[in-house]
Amino acid sequence: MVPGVRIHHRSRRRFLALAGGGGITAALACAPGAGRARGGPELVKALSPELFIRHGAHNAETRLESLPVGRLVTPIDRFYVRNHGPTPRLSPADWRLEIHGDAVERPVSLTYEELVALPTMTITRYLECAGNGRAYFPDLLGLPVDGDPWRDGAYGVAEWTGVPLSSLLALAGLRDSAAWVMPVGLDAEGYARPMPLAKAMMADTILAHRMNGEALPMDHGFPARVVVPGWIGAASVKWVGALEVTAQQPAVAANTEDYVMLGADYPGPPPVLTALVIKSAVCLPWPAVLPAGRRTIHGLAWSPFGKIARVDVSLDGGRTYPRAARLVGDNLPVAGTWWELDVEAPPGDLTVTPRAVDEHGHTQPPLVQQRPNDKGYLFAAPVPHPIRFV
Ligand SMILES: Nc1nc2c(c(=O)[nH]1)N[C@H]1C(S)=C(S)[C@@H](COP(=O)(O)O)O[C@H]1N2
Ligand SMILES: [Mo]
Repeated sequence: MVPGVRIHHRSRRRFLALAGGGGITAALACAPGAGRARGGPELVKALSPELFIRHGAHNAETRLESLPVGRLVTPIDRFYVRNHGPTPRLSPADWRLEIHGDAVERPVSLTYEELVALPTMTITRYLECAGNGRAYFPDLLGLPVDGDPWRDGAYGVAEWTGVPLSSLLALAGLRDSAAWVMPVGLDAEGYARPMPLAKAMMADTILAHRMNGEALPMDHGFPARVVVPGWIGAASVKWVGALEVTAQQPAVAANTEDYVMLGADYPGPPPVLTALVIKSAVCLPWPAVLPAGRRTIHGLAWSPFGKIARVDVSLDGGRTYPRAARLVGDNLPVAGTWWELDVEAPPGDLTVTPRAVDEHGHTQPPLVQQRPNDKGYLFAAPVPHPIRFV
């Protein structure tokens, strides 16, 4: 069995529960209107300042210090939101999934009931925005970059339940020419981003319609979103209305202007971003203030390639990493783990710098090796988290 993956077969009871009651009604209860009073007009869920740092009207990063220590799955009420525009309020009654394009045998159109009746699988996987850590380009390297100054909170782990993309594509039948699959969003922007067929066919690339056991929340892509594990969040298109299967790679904003590496370090054709990078974070406010004495520092670490093997910690700003943190709770591939470290801290300033290593030996590059790019994507270096002990 692959850790973090459960396969389900069609359960009539669950399908009826979804179609008849719980799932859809619960999701609709927070449809037009209901969410607006709490979350403002752009987003549906409440974004209390204790749980989130807002970046503009429709983006919010999780305050990692608000997460329950040791519980890897991020509660929905604190899962980060990254939208290119307002959350669309879609009704499952009108929704269709169109599977079409020049490389399918026969176009297919599915209703919501038809989608949720298909056999599902549940995967525990993280999503992270390509711009997570962008604030550290100016903060740690003095480099100005374009975009919202996320620290570490554009990261979240969920239990996603849905239908493998490979099963959906099989319904339409692939022609020999099929090479690209582009999920297309139904938001006003029509946000879309293609992936190579090989990534779409991977066992854990799914069209999710449930998150942490609930119908997918509006802000996270209701009725259905793609989850493309290990890849930048921008690949995991929300509010999916179509899967376009083509022989040629479609050119859209998300693979030409955004989510490509631009800047002096990338003189040729801009590399299109795919996989994320291994990261770690201290789950404390920035900067943190703690009582002096013996304290346990908690954090998270995650890798797009597998499980975390080790988290080493520096207390001298990243020169030496003499301390190994204890890993706490679930440690799941392409999801992450909690870690903790005891420190004996006198009054004064200290930085705690974690550095993750995964089961395949990937690790975080030293700050001096961090390559810059104009849009501040894929910050990878260990981050010295400032703590004042009083
Ligand atoms: N349709 C659509 N899908 C989208 C986006 C969007 O704006 N529209 N944002 C993308 C980006 S950049 C990220 S990081 C993730 C964020 O997913 P979340 O809001 O569920 O955390 O969704 C991706 N999918
Ligand atoms: Mo993103």
